[in-house]
Amino acid sequence: MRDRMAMIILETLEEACREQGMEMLWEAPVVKFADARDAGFVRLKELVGADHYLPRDYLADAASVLAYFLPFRREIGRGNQGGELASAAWAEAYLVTNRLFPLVNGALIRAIETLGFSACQPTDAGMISLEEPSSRWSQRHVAYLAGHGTFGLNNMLISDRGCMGRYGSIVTTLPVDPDPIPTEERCLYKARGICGLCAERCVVGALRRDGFDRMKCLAQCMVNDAKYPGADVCGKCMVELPCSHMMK
Ligand code: B12
Repeated sequence: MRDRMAMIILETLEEACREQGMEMLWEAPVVKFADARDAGFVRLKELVGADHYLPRDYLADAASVLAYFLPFRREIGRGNQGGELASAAWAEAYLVTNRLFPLVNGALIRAIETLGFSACQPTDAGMISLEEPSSRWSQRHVAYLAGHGTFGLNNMLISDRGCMGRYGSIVTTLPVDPDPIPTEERCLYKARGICGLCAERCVVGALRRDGFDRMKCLAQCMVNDAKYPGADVCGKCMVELPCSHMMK
């Protein structure tokens, strides 16, 4: 099931790139499942925000949440290393991936409906506001509950393929055994107190070993947004690091 869904994601991305004359920006996707009734989803109301959605808010008889990771090609990260501002390719990868999420989710939903079950794309999952840089459907925390990986010092979820990429998800009535949540820390700083490169790479000191200032980070992302309209990105804290690319 996971491989089949991963193939559908890859084929959808390849077809979109062919049709739009774009090059593929992603490595092979990773698909994992969470149990939609996992108490962890209720806990997200504490960890993320009191109005964080539960899977059943989207689908009354939700049984599982399919969470997927789209790893970016290494050269996109290499090109974004160094310098104050994000690279044009990094901003483009963000914009293109966000534009293709509905296409990918649509293909997954149709495939699940063909199997006789239903599925939907979580709505109202974007950034709440510039004053409240959080969400009501945190793709990382949902992916964490689906067993994708562990959080780095850089707040990124480190998947089997590393953290350099983007997460998406759909809620389904598909009865699938959930993937186990990894217990071994994948962040070298959290595991062994070494590395911490992400904090050194942060160009505005928003990310430090002793904490994260999300408003300072947001401000730098908006500096890039001014240069690349619609791309509130930076990414210096997730490229060309030991956690950027992994092969678990
Ligand atoms: C709001 C937002 C922002 C804000 C706030 C970032 C933040 N860390 O919350 C700003 C504008 C600053 C931002 C910046 C960036 N973002 Co942003 N952002 C989002 C958005 C829309 C919502 C995030 C959210 O809900 N945060 C809620 C708070 C609570 O999260 P948090 O504080 O990090 O959570 C911590 C605690 O929960 C803590 N924790 C404490 N106790 C416990 C206990 C348990 C059990 C657990 C699980 C966790 C936990 O661990 C978490 C990590 O430290 C998501 C998309 C989505 N809908 O999910 C993308 C998202 C998080 N962003 C992403 C990215 C890539 C970035 C940037 C690199 C910019 C870029 N694209 O170039 C930077 C990196 C900033 C950073 N180092 O944190 C990706 C992350 C992918 C990944 N590999 O993990 C996401 C998931 C988008 C996507 N669809 O892939 N972003």
